Amino acid sequence: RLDAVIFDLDGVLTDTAEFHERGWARLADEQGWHFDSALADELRGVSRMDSLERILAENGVTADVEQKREWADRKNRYYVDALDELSPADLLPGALELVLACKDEGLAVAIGSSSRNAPMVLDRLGITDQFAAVSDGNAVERAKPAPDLFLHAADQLGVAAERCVVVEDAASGVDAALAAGMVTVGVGPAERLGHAHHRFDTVAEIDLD
Ligand code: B16
Ligand code: MG
Repeated sequence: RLDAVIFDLDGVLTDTAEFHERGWARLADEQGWHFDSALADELRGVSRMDSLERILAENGVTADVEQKREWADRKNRYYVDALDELSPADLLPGALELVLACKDEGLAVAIGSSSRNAPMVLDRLGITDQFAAVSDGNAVERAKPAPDLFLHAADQLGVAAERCVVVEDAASGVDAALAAGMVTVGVGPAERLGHAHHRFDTVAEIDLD
């Protein structure tokens, strides 16, 4: 018997992945770095700094901490500016319905997102009040694939890890949930999420049973 559902945010409830990709692409363009959609896909669920490190490694660029901070801040400004466009209309089809169905079943619901901007995204989507707990990039030190984010969410809900199910679109997110000892539901292609316990192509197709 499961007691709680922890939802990833970007890529599960809304598709801000596109905004992240545009932010990194603009920074890369300004710096003369290579960046493409395949690399953007690998950055799903990966924290801001870890994402920058991967882009730098891909381009053979080294820099000091201060310079890296400036690049990460600049990408974040582009991302936050893009969030101005976000509204409840940007909830993915079936996403809110699934959250409500879980609550109807008596399951506790929480957010487990790597993003430090999660509170703003939830606010723009108009769904902040739906969740009993929000565990995001501000709450823990170690990002996905470490289990910390999801364990922190379970802790806030007062539910044991093995009684939680995590819904994730990122390979690193499924890794994190498995490391936490939780049941995993992947949303997206088998090539990316083949290691999840259950997998659906889209959130709308998730069958609560
Ligand atoms: P920020 P999730 C993740 O959110 C995104 O998928 C990932 O692309 C992003 O780099 C990360 O959040 C950090 O976001 O720069 O806003 O702190 O999928 O875990 O909800
Ligand atoms: Mg995600």
